[in-house]
Amino acid sequence: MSGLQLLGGPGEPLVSRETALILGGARIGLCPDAAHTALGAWPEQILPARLLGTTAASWQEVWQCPHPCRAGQHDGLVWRRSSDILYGVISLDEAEFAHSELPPLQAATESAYRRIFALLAAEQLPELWRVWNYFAAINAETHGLERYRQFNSGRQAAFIACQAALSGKVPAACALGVAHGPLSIAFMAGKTAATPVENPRQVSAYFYPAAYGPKSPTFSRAVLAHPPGQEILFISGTASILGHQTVHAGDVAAQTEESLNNILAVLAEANRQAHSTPFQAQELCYRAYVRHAADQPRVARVLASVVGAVDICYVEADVCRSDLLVEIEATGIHRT
Ligand code: 3EB
Repeated sequence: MSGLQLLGGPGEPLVSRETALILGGARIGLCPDAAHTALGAWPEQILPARLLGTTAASWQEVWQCPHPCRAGQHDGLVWRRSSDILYGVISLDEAEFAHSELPPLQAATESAYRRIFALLAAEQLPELWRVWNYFAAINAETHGLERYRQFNSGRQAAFIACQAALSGKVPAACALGVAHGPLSIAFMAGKTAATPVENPRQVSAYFYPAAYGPKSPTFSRAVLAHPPGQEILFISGTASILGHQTVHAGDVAAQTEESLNNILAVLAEANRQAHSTPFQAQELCYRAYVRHAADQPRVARVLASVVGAVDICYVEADVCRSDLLVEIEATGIHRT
């Protein structure tokens, strides 16, 4: 009996699958049909961003479970769970927070994370493993603060309010800017705590100095999560950062190499703590976010030379520091 599986690729939506077995997923692309999710379908994070390096208009990713899922919808959240794993998506329109005394993105972010923690408590699956965060204009400054930093303030406030740890046991994550659309947050959670993994080449993001914003980002470099009989490695969005500083500003090939060196370092750390056989770079599923579409071939050349001919999803997106040109994340699943 196989456990949770991550399926994905470019092209047509997976309409013919046994939809009861789909926990949730994501659809990436600028095609018009990605703008809505069919009623009754699984929770699907819509990422309104251009796919790069392919002629396909969209890319679909789904998490498939061995057992039928139970679905729920509450307070703007759409979710499914299968035994001890829950996947959900929340999207919030910042305009709804226009009258908050906080910057609307900060208020929306805090509200979204509070709702996520409330759902996880209610469902008794309190351990947040992995979060995917997307919103518009990530590098724009409003209310005297870059929007990514506003997002960090809202996220941290919700973690504090919900008595979640701010360091150590925090989820893997990514946070990217897309051209338009609401704040969209997808998440996976479970019953058992994930093992956090840090990168010895980088300062932990939750200990970044205040120069990067009044509140630190709340994420781990990776986590190892353990659904029954399996081990999932979630490597967070990884960029060209050494210590806490951006390196190779303006050089996308060098930034890609450095990001991969960081991924390999996180992989080695994860393998020290893994319960299964070692994870190999060549077996992971990758998503690469590229700030300038024209840079995609250069990113692909470097990536292919390190990880081989695996299917990689390239997405046009803005990275959270304006000097970062690329960010790469990866996921792998083993039996234990
Ligand atoms: C970095 O290492 C690059 O704020 O959730 C990567 C992964 C990054 C997650 C987040 C940010 C986040 O700081 C940016």
